Amino acid sequence: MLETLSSGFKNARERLQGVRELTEDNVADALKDVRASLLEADVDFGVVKDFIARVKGRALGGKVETRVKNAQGQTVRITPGQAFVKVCEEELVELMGPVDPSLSRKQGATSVMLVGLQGVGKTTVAAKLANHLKRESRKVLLVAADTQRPAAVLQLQQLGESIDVPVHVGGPGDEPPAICAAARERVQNEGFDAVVYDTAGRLAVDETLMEELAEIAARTEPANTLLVCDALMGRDAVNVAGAFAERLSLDGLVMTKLDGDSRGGAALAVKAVTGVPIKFLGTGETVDRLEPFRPEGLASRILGMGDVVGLVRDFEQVVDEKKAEEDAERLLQGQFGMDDLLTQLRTIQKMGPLKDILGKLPGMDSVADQVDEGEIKKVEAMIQSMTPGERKQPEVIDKSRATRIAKGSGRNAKDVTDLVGRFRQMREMMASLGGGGGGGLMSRIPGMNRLAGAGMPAGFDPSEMLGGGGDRKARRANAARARSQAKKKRKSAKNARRKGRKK
Ligand SMILES: Nc1nc2c(ncn2[C@@H]2O[C@H](COP(=O)(O)OP(=O)(O)OP(=O)(O)O)[C@@H](O)[C@H]2O)c(=O)[nH]1
Ligand SMILES: [Mg+2]
Repeated sequence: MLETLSSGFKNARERLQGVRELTEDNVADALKDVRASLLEADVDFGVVKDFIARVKGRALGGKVETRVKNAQGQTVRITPGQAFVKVCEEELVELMGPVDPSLSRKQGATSVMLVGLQGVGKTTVAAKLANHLKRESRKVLLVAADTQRPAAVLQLQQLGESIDVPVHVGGPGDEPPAICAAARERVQNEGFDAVVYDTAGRLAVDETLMEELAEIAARTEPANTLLVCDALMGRDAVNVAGAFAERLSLDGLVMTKLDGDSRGGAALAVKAVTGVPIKFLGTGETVDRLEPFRPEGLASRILGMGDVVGLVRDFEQVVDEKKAEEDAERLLQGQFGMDDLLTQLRTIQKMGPLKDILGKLPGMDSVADQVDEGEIKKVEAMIQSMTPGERKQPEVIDKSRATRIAKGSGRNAKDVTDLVGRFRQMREMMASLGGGGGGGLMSRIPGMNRLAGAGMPAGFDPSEMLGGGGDRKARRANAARARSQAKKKRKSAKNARRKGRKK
């Protein structure tokens, strides 16, 4: 997702690494990379030109802040390269924002009418929004107002069933405006407080489509009219948004299929060109893949700094905080069983595909492409084949037990002993990290302290999270250093235990 955009900023950042000041020359070089990737990602030409000019003006304007306050309120110096990234970040946010992703209410109900061309994801978004509203304990009605495509009604009914939301359908021969008007009455009579109208799409913006939509809008008076565009439309999204905005009063845009397209440049330009803000992003086919749009989050993802705020929000949705703290406490005391591991794995899975989660972590986007979702399933199956006693104390798993577990989970015995080995290593490491008193685990992970503050500190350099400069070599060296330190720690923990036994 958005790889094309990210690559330009990444190159720019690497170019500026180590420079002592921002000059005409090095800024021009860096901006060349940025410009090329913006254009390749299908960002509108005029928007690119403006953006580059603004960043250039600020980067060379002599006003670049090289002293910024970090999350702890201390003033720290940042490098010219970091200052450049900070200017880019602020300008990206400016370009896409400000955004209010909340949906308005009218006459007591949150009503949403979805419009857009064929196949962009309207029906999917209708279900996603209904699901989103339902999670906020709202009583939602979905309305099938697409009589164009024979299977459209059935599609919405199936989606509605999967999220347990009723779907209003018209009788034979009913026209979409009449169906929607009847649904509006039903909302009032039956005490619904949210309604989502799913309308038909056409291959191109045509007069019949526009008239039908205008009539539906007139008869339902939706509090929110949202245009759905997909990332694959590229620059066309901007033209389409313009055409719809001429006939309907659009409150916002939903950009779908950001997971399927590496360019996604329309997400950057559409607000600047049409004035219509993006309100939601669709990042997958399933009903839970909807994100309220935050320009800051997208900007940091584009700049390769991840989206920690978004990640925390995903996390909060699926995690019981008090339990998580208790778990962490036990984990750090080394009292951690296979059941806990299973719980953790399931929590992670609830947050969505592993690839997406890693993509939101600073500097992890390249790792995200390599993860094997199947691996989690295998581990789950093996843990499930263990007895409660084995889960609590995996040490008891000997060869014959491993063989039994392997049989039960369709793996081989070595997979099981490997898992147990890795698990014990992890537990030991956690115990040695947590045992030292003061601060605990989190404060010892480089950069975590700073992330714990209010959002990302200004001038935050994601490569610091990995312990060093942006280049791969340095990162590898750092990783090796970290591994050897961890090994030392494990060794000293082992020695300490041995001493303890001797006593
Ligand atoms: N990868 C991905 N696929 C999506 C997303 N949103 C929708 N889709 C897929 O896109 C296809 C079309 O989605 P629909 O919701 O039927 O689109 P529509 O706009 O209602 O289509 P019409 O009613 O025919 O105009 C389906 O296969 C969806 O699963 C998304 O965010 N990511
Ligand atoms: Mg549809």
